[in-house]
Amino acid sequence: MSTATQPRTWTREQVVELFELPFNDLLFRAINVHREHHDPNAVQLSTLLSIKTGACPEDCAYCPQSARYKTGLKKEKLMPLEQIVDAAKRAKENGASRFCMGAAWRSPKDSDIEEVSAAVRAVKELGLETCATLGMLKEEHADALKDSGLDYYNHNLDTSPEFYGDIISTRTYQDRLDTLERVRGAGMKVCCGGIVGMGEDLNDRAGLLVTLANLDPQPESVPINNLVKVAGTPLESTEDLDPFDFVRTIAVARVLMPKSYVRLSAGREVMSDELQALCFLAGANSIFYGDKLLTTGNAAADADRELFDRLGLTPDQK
Ligand code: SAM
Ligand code: DTB
Ligand code: SF4
Repeated sequence: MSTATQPRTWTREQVVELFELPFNDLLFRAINVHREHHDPNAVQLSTLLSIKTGACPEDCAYCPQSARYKTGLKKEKLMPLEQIVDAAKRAKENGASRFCMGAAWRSPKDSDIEEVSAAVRAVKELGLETCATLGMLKEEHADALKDSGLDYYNHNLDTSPEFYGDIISTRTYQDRLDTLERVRGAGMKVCCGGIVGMGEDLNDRAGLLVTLANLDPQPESVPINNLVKVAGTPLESTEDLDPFDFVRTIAVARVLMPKSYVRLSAGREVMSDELQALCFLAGANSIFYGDKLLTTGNAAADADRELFDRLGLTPDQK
């Protein structure tokens, strides 16, 4: 069964303790949990497509698509169905099992939901799992997306409740939790994670993961993004996170959410092969695959295939 169950409730203190374990002890725990629940050599591949780019009214400090920051991004209207389907076909040919459509909206309009639903139907017909990330959802929008065949909805908590206000002012943490509840209510699987390397501290990383782990049921998919620093955004000059703290975040996510797919998400383009290998060892078992994320670059698909060969990893078809 792919649906994660609720194994236990975690406290922030327990999660901080996990983060503070010696690196090798934490990895040992994470590796054991990973092997108990997953094939340690299989990695799920999701391909992203930005179906509506830029001009977003929100003020997320990390985001190149916010209309408030001068990032030089060319804004684009909702992509025609045919172009979305072409991109999905290419993703499937390249070996992805899931296709994730992202839109720079605060929340979609009725007409947006109609168009996206048609795209979801068409992508699903190709035999791909479908995922969308469109901002905050109303109940009827969540229901409509579910009816169109949407398997996953991505909506991130991004960081801890306390640090959140430093990053976004145009929607609350509770708004995000409410959307996640509507996604669940409609019967879709939840893809929910966050971003590290935004200047938060260990306590914030613990706060993000404990909130995710105590969702009931836990999210099936947990993207852990390392901030992609985009010129023009308020976070463009944020200090780099120690790469070992990134690995620790993956390992703690794996321990807290044993059955979830933990995705090594944004930020791979600037990670070494060795760092990525450590992330897979620590329990990451999903990646964004394809040369582009939404608007920024991703690790090249060729390089990923080579890395998988060198590590004996295989794409997971689930
Ligand atoms: N507009 C919708 C929303 O915010 O819900 C959907 C698209 S939004 C780009 C999806 C997620 O991408 C954000 O929640 C954030 O976690 C991630 N993201 C955006 N910009 C990023 C960056 N520069 N580095 C890492 N992750 C980023
Ligand atoms: C997620 O957690 N990360 C993805 C996806 N969900 C939508 C997006 C990463 C975006 C990175 C910046 C960009 O390419 O615009
Ligand atoms: Fe808009 Fe989403 Fe970017 Fe926030 S993360 S500015 S809501 S596109």
